[in-house]
Amino acid sequence: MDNNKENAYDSSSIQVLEGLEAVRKRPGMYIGTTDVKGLHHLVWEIVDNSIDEALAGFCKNIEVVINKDNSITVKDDGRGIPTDIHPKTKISTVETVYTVLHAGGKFGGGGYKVSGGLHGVGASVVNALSKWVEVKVYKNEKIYYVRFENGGHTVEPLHVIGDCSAERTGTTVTFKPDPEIFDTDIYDYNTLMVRIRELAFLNKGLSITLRDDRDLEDTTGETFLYEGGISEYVKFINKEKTPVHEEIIHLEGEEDGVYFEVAMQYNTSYNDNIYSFVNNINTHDGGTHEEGVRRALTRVINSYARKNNFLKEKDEPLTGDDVKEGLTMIISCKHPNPQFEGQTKGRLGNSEVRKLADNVFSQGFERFLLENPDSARAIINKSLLACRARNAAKKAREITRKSDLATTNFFGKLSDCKSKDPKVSEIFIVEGDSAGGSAKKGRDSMTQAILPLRGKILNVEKARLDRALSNEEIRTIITAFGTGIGEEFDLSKLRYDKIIIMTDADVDGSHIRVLLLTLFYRFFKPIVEAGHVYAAQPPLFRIMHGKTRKYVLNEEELDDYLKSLPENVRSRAEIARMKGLGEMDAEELNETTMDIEKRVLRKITVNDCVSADAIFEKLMGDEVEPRRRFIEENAGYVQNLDI
Ligand code: 1YM
Repeated sequence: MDNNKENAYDSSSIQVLEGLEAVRKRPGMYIGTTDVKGLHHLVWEIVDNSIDEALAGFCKNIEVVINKDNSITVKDDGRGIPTDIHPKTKISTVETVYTVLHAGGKFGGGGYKVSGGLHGVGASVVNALSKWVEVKVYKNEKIYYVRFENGGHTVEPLHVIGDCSAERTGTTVTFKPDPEIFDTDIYDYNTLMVRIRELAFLNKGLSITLRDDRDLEDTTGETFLYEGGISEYVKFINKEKTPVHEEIIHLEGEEDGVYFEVAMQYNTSYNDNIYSFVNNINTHDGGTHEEGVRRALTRVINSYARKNNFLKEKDEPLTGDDVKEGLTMIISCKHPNPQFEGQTKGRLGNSEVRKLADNVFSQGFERFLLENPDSARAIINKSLLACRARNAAKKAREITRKSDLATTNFFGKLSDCKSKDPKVSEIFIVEGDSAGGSAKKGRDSMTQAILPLRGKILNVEKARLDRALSNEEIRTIITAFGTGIGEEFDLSKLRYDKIIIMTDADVDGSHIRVLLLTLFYRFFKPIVEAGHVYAAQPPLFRIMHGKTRKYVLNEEELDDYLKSLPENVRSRAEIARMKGLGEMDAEELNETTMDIEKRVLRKITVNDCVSADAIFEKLMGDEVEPRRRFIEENAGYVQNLDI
């Protein structure tokens, strides 16, 4: 009898280790990547378990600590992972959760859970990819402890290490990612902070603290706790903006265990910030919850506008685009059985949610408009202006289409590449005519097109599409891209794989670069999202010795290079600071900045739309001083511009 038990234990423990070994062999299958993103992913797997416990109503406080050795501690005050012996594995449930792949889901117990992750499933993946893991469970007036090493081998099975009070319950997990698995082992405070703040906004009343013990001055950490939940998220996003109406509209409802809520406020800008979530996961491709709200928003605004004579009988209805101008909105749905669809699983598919979202939103919003006639008027007028601008832009586009090729000397400006294959083609947008001239001579004319900018481009943060279209430089860019703009934008028509901004490394250059990025971010966001936009990095120094010419990007590289030279060579090297692109001849420009083999490009990504938007606000808003300071501080490269 005993013997059999032992055999069963042995064979199941072998299976367990085989399971974890599979995770180590193909970590990408479980956490996506093993770069810095994957490293941070481990934290979310553990935090998700605490959040699940909070959603189940048992946990109020979560604490995340980056320890001195870049290990991570996550602590919660939930019920504590069960410590009893699991009937199937014959080991403690907590050890099972941490060593059996997919255990969390199976052992989750009766009833459904509204779960963001896979409820406990991630714990074993984190264990598999860690150098060591320690779990402490506070439960039944006892402190239990278990330790794993080298990818999930139990080195200390669960045992009691002390007593605690009856009130004290919870789980504390510390793990150290395995440096053999990950490209980097250094945690980024800001990355953790941004997501933790978001989780706190999305789960009202839940307190999450983040502390960095690598930083000697950080003794208390930052605590994120929002009693107002997503209303406070909207307020946060609109912080630097001018609201169109005072109150933040917050609506919620529940049906058959599906919980839905939305918070919104219009501001005077021309762009929208609409973010939707399901079980705390960002649904960047929308889905039924978003569709329900958008449909209801358009319908309710149109019906209010008609009833109250903002729209006359002959007027066309406002479109979805009109009613979302200047709208900041957070949509959050908690669903026991979400169906995520699409290639990146970023879309909610459950059809019943469309109706719930529509009902909750239309009833609540209609009531808001009736009870707040001043706010209602301001909102309707904002949409009406957007509608007029859209119609003006349509006319402007038609004129642009007819005239551009012939009258504005478009082909005189663009030196196009010979290839018509977008996959190999790239376009350099260059500051000024003289740099444009060198670039034209230094390019590979087969694949590289050059577009020199002569005038300043318009600051589109402060302009609607119709005004943007009146700017000649912007029209030229649109024509060159081939995608169209606004309602008719079509990414598949993009004529170049890479759009490379090539500006000087000075304040003027930074300014032009930011104006261009603003243009792309506002009107060509899918191009940025698809990773087509780059910043060229012209060198800052040229070092010559003997027949050797060496270019370096910054002072740090200059120091390193000089140190690498023998003393007698170093003393004779006559170092030149490169003043600007225009100063380089064609050959130099090609060698340092354009040649596909030698150049260094920086990819521009839309990493964190919320903070990117805040940066643009700072850069492009009405206040001059913060903008000037930011541009000067970042005059080097777009490095710190997290877009
Ligand atoms: C710092 C990480 O894992 N907290 C946590 C996890 C669980 C529970 C409580 C829990 C769940 C249940 C019952 C239940 C988990 N339990 C399991 C499993 N924090 C952290 N806090 N009692 C406690 O789901 O019924 C998986 S996760 F499977 F064992 F129940």
